[in-house]
Amino acid sequence: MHQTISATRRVALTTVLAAVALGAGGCGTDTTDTSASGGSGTPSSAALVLDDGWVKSVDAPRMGAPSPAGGMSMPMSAMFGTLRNPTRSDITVTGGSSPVAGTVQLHETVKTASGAMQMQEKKGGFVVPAGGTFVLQPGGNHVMLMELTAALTNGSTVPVTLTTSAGPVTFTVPVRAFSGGNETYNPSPSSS
Ligand SMILES: [Cu+2]
Repeated sequence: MHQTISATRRVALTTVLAAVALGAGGCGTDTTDTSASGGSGTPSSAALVLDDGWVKSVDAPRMGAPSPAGGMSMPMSAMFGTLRNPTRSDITVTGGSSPVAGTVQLHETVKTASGAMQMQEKKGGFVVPAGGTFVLQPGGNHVMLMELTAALTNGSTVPVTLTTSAGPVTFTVPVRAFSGGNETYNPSPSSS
């Protein structure tokens, strides 16, 4: 009699334990990740956005370096990143300016007949399609910062303003060290 009761209890207990174990391990996989942290901090008013923008750093020592006769020794840098147009109209970038550069130009990189990579002004500017992007990268299109007035230190930021068909847009762009993107630049024959 006593034995029967305790045996029944034991069975009941193991059943409960089994149920708990099942419940814990059973359907615990729906940990829905709702980390949809909103926007990338872009002001909604911006006609043009620069994603992952950066400017190539230029060391101070190079700035005062003596220029080889006739050579292009003016310190230069460039801005890269992805221009994004969230509007419903195409936006054309026609030029730019920056307090750290005497001249800002829109450049493309082309391959010369001899196979060398050379950069030149992009005729017609950069067209960022409505709802689309336009990539600026070393060896491709870029915003050239010429006649630098200051060293561009890795880790600092520089303001760059682009003149566009939707009005001027100013970006604060981080400066980053980068060893590539040293294509030669040939001023057009028309420039004295
Ligand atoms: Cu360039």
